Amino acid sequence: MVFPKIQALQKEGQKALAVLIDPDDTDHERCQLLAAHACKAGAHFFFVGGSLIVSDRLHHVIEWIRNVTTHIPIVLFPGSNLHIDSEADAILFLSLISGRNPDYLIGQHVLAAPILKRSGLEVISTGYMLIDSGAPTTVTYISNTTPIPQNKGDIAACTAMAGEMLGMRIIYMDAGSGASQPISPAMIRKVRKAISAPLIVGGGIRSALQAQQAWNAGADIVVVGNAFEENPRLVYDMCRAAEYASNDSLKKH
Ligand code: 1GP
Repeated sequence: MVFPKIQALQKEGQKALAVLIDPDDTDHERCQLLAAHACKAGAHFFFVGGSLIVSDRLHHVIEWIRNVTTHIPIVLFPGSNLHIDSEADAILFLSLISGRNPDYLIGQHVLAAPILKRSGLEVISTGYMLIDSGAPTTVTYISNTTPIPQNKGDIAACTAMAGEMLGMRIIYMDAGSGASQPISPAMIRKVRKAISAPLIVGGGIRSALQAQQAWNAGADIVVVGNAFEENPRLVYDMCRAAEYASNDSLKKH
């Protein structure tokens, strides 16, 4: 089960890395190469998905990863109710709580519910918050929502609190794939203080230093996609940074 693993990591102060693979931005060879490096480096999760999937590779990507490793959980990170595949281990059932578009708050979920029920997938209810990164991203366009401004930490904190109070088990703060700036450590810190649920942070993280800053500010899981597409070997630096951040977090406890 994936959620108990996330909870256990959080409890132990172990910082985790999720490698995001967008089916549209990979192929068989590149996917297996990244999966092999991620496995060797000690990455904790694969997230598979994207706001818009044009190709028919969702299922293939899961198979390609499974051919390389069966140890690292594969978690769907869906952009819509069409992005469901029962071969994954779990799905982040994202409700876009930073936005006010009912379709992404509950509409897609109603359509997905019976399919998920039949699939046997582990469903992890997740409060998904988009944070403004300065430029429009695919996800803000597709979801037709306004992201939370970077300097409005209180809005982010209250939104995360509300999500947790509504029973969401994870909060995911995302600057959007390929964001020019990652979410600031100050904003991550604000949200971290406001909730006790596991916190995922992603979007625009391109270096081990940026990942470490996010972990040190309170992220439990850092998600990286684009940077690994460009340089799969970066996963080794990021995994080392996760270990450093875990050690820092253990010292603080
Ligand atoms: C996007 O959080 C993810 O939803 C990862 O973003 O591709 O910019 O790393 P990047």
